[in-house]
Amino acid sequence: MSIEKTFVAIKPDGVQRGLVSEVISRFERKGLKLAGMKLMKVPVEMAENHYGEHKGKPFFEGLVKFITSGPIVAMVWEGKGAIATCRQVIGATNPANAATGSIRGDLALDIGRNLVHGSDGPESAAREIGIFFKENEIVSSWDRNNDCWITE
Ligand code: IDP
Ligand code: MG
Repeated sequence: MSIEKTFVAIKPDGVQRGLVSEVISRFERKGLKLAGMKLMKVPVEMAENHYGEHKGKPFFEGLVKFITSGPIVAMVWEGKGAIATCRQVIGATNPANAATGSIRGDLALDIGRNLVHGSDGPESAAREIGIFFKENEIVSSWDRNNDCWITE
């Protein structure tokens, strides 16, 4: 499995509920490496672009309104198989179906307030990182002194 980067965002509900540190710690403790992070308000056009695949669906307008309603924490996480691993740490889209132990399974109730976004594949990861981060805002593969205790 190769080293990947993935885009993760703590949505406005996570920031409003004071769950920023709780969410970040779950990715840190898993062994993933932080490669980018910023608090930001998402402009409407950026939200529509980010969620472009859902345009035309009944929840699209509400989703854009929600994601632009307050600050988010945009992040890039790096690691072996990071894309699928972050999706596992986050849990199923509907918190009602999300496994206990996942962020959505432990901390959320409603599909429209599911706390965290994570890219669903290599193409979307590259696309979404490009939407939210400039190249010079990403710190790739920095040396971490416990790397040898996390990957062989
Ligand atoms: P994902 O976030 O797990 O990748 P997607 O299917 O890509 O899930 O949907 C994007 C986001 O749109 C979800 O995280 C959720 O916030 C919202 N969403 C998806 N389906 C519904 C729905 O049926 N009602 C309300 N919101 C939804
Ligand atoms: Mg998705």
